Amino acid sequence: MTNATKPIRLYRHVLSGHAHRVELLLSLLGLPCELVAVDMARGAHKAPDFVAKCNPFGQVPVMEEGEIAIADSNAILVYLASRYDPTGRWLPRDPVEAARVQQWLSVAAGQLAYGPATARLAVLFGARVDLERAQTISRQLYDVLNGYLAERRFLVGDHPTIADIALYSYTAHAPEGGVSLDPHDHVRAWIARIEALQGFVPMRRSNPRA
Ligand SMILES: N[C@@H](CCC(=O)N[C@@H](CS)C(=O)NCC(=O)O)C(=O)O
Repeated sequence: MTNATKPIRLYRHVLSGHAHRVELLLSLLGLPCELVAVDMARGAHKAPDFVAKCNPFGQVPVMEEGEIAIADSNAILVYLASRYDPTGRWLPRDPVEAARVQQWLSVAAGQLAYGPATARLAVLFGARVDLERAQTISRQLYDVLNGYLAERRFLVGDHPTIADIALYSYTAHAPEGGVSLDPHDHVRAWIARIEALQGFVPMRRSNPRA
């Protein structure tokens, strides 16, 4: 791996799956970083200086490396893999494999965000969203994913890519939004494969009833 020349700073919230996917890739790549807690309860993510970090929607995570600031978890995954993985394993350069990775990044920004991530927001944080709809989207997503993973170890090719990292955090924590993974044995086996990777770091578990 190429060593980072400037310190990497990750602005995050400890319960954000979007932020966790970045923290996870940093750890898998062996890149040290400074984790900066963003006080979302006090609206720090909407503060002008935070929005000014190329972060027009005022969201976490944001990554900073010297003069470079990148918002959006999937964009950060692309940056880190392109910059720090010279082998191209995490973000393949082959056009077909690169397209397949992008296909799953779109799922992470689509069904995963509107399904399990939204359900978790409702259950854990009391967000006023349509929980039933989010849980339905989640079940549809995991029915598809379970079938897809029945014949594969990872989402693209035979080794993990940023596609797996983008899908992992909210999937592993889907039960926190009342989405059971019990019927999806291939999804659970895939989660276990990610968690067995050298350098894996977990996201803090939350108990909705605590
Ligand atoms: N597309 C963004 C979504 C990030 C996101 O939704 N972050 C949430 C926390 S998990 C957030 O900042 N919510 C506050 C808001 O949207 O105002 C990404 O992938 O990073």
